[in-house]
Amino acid sequence: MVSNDCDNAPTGQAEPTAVKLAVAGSFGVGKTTFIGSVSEIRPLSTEAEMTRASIGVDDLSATPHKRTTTVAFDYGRRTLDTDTVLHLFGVPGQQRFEELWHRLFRGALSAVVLVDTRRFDASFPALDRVEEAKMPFVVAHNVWTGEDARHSPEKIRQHLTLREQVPVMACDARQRDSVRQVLITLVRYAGRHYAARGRQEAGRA
Ligand SMILES: Nc1nc2c(ncn2[C@@H]2O[C@H](COP(=O)(O)OP(=O)(O)OP(=O)(O)O)[C@@H](O)[C@H]2O)c(=O)[nH]1
Ligand SMILES: [Mg+2]
Repeated sequence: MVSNDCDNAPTGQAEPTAVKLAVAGSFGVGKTTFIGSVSEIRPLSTEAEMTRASIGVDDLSATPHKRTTTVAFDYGRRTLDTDTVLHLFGVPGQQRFEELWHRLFRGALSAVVLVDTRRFDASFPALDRVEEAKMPFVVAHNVWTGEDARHSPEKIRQHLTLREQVPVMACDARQRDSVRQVLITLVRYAGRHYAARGRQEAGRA
């Protein structure tokens, strides 16, 4: 059972269960920030300076001060509860790296899709790829501006045409506690998802 406390390092003799999770979302939505906020180790990041070549290609309208972008992946680790260690893999946001997403999704139990409510359309490629990977996922929408308060989870669900059971929640990727709540929701949701699937399969056997 997952508790609300993620700060307990493993203490028992048994090896903790390792769980791979993917952090997806459009360019500049906060994936690297999300992993950096919660990782208990110094996150591995593959940031590169953005050059003039990105002008007109990458949409910087929502993040005009952004200077770097992820060119391979982010990796961070977080101990959740006493017996579960989350390995977080953040995908690169630029569309030209999409091929890498399939590799990063391989073996992932579930995913967080970060969504910027100022740019809903930009979220569809990430949502499509995660759905294709047949992973349970949660949607975490940013709280960058007061404007975001206008978007109820129900409105976000409608905008993104999400199924009713997909959890939708607000997240400030800079805040460890906020990110931690998203991860707890994700692991619980994934647990329910796989348990229901297991019961269905057992019923068919
Ligand atoms: N206000 C606010 N700023 C955020 C939030 N998340 C990220 N930022 C800022 O947005 C900028 C972009 O964040 P990144 O974490 O680099 O975004 P990314 O999704 O990893 O970007 P790519 O890898 O280039 O796709 C940074 O300057 C962050 O500080 C948030 O929840 N609130
Ligand atoms: Mg990044």
